[in-house]
Amino acid sequence: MANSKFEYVKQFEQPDNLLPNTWVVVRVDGRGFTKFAYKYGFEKPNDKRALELMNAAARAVMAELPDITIAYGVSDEYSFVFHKTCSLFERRSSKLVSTIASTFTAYYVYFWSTYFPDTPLSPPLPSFDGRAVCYPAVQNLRDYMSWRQVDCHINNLYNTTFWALISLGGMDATEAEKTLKGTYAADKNEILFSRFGINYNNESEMCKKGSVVFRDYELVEPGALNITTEVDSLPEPVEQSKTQAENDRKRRAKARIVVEHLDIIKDEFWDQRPWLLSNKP
Ligand code: DGT
Ligand code: MG
Ligand code: MG
Ligand code: MG
Ligand code: MG
Repeated sequence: MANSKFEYVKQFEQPDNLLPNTWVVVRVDGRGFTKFAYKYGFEKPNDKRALELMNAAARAVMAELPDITIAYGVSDEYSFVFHKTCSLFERRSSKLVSTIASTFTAYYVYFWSTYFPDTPLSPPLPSFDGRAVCYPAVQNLRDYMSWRQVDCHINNLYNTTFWALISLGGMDATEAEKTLKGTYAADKNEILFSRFGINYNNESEMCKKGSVVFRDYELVEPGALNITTEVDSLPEPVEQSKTQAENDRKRRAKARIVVEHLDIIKDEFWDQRPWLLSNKP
């Protein structure tokens, strides 16, 4: 297209490429979901339909974006991890964030009727905000994931006890809040067990641990991977070769995407799936 006198406006666009060679986490979070949950009568403290809908949307996002390595979801949020060698959209933050947030929102709406067949959506429709953060070392990324899962555990234990005091113990919200003020995890476990006969360990794994979404290669290509897990101190290329990246992308696109409710804080999860953090994404 010929230059026009208007074209100078392009100079106002600011670059927003994310730092190279860092793990990019894009987290989306439901806008005003306190109200949204109330409007659609989400069960308290956890609505399985709502959580499974989140998982379905996350799975679809991962299927559309093979560059995503792993995702973790809890409540109305989902974190998507891009491998540090990822070069999608030239790592432009606004492109990555807006694509994830809009794709996630689109699938959330698309799958709504599957999980809530009796309650059609009506405006204001659900939407998700998003942000991107770069983590330079695998340890930072692991700590980020651990942070979200610990948050899930703390909130779920609190909410489970809070709603037990109300729905089974006949308290109002103020009384329940007062009862739980200053209590530790052990106290909440004790309240659940001694007052209501609930063993927190037996609660649903999805509610206690949140949901992890990742590609399960072992079942797709047994023995096909020869992986070295990253050692932070080793020098390595910032970007892979074009063909290598394209082959990896194709392989990822073919893999089975699974949703599990596992401990991602301990080493075991990562040790058993070395491809997640490897140099061969
Ligand atoms: P925001 O994110 O600043 O726009 O505001 P909210 O209202 O989305 O707040 P946020 O994201 O901090 O907290 C999530 C809210 O969603 C929280 O009030 C509980 C609600 N929520 C999420 N999952 C469930 C569920 O399964 N059942 C029920 N009853 N509520 C849920
Ligand atoms: Mg928020
Ligand atoms: Mg929210
Ligand atoms: Mg939230
Ligand atoms: Mg365009």
